[in-house]
Amino acid sequence: MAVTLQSETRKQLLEAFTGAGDEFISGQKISELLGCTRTAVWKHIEDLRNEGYELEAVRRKGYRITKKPNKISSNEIQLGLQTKVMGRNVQFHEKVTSTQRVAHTLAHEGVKEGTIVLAEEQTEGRGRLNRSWFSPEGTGIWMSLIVRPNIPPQQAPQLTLLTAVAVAQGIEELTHLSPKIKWPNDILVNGKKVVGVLTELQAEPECIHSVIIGVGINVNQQTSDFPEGIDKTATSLAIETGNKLNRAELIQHILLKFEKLYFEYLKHGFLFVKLLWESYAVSIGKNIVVTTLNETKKGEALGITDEGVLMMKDEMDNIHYIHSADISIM
Ligand code: BT5
Repeated sequence: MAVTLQSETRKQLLEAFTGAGDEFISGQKISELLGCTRTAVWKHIEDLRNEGYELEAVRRKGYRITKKPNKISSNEIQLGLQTKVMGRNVQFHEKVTSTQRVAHTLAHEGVKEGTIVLAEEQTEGRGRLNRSWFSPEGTGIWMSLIVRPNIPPQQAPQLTLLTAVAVAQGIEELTHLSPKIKWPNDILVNGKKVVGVLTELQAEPECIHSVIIGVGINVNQQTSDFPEGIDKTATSLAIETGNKLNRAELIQHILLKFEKLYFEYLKHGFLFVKLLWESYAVSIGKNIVVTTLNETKKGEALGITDEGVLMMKDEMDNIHYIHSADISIM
């Protein structure tokens, strides 16, 4: 109970500071707002400082926040979040094996649509086909989003493409980089991977219970942070822009983009997502190598079907429909 009260007070205080912008708020006003003594206000301010907030205190004026910590805690996500559903429920962890794993359990327990699981660090972050996803502490966005769309399970891969568009739009809005999407789930900046998307289902043959969309974004890593094996192929937004980014702000932008696209998609279908996706696609019209579990094929990437399946034309002019694979561009 004490913990709930404490975090509610913290939220009120942060909301007041956010609402005030650059203006000072007097200690008197804060104590009225929170219904506590001036000594308790001072204690709350100290707690904020300990969490990494920088506050300026001026006699007879009061306090204002001059710098927020680069944290992705629940409060940081919720303050200023403009969505109705996505990210309205945040489960934040300092360290987990994989946010996907936590989200699967929550989805199974029936949490609200739009719930997100976030972690500062994953010890067993995963990609497709049980490949591992490098998720060091404090520098990236490791997030799993739970949705419950009323669509047939075969259409779920469309959500991977929709998510990639939402993430690309969010990055574009905040950084002025030009992210590109490599089918099906990579976002590249200047040819290197900055984002991976992993879509997993809890479903029966005819019906989806939940879709768990995992998004991994390299945000503030430096080149030397990447381990051997991905150091030549991976990059981060900080490397590409030359600036550190506020991860909570990026998450808010992505959730808003996702929410808009997702509800449009449920109403009107995949076509408009397909057009948007194509505008970011890096492989269309290029010669590619497609690697599936059993074989490797070469050909020209023609585009995606209305269902999100990749079409490739081989040297004999045969068209192949690729549902799941890795591709590389020649
Ligand atoms: C992906 O798989 O790209 C999907 C990654 C999804 C990660 C998120 S983080 C939150 C959520 N929780 C999880 O446990 N997972 C999701 P795939 O296309 O299979 O790519 C995996 C390959 O990308 C690896 O085999 C490496 O070569 C490379 N890789 C690993 N970590 C990377 C990183 N941080 N940045 C760039 N490339 C990486």
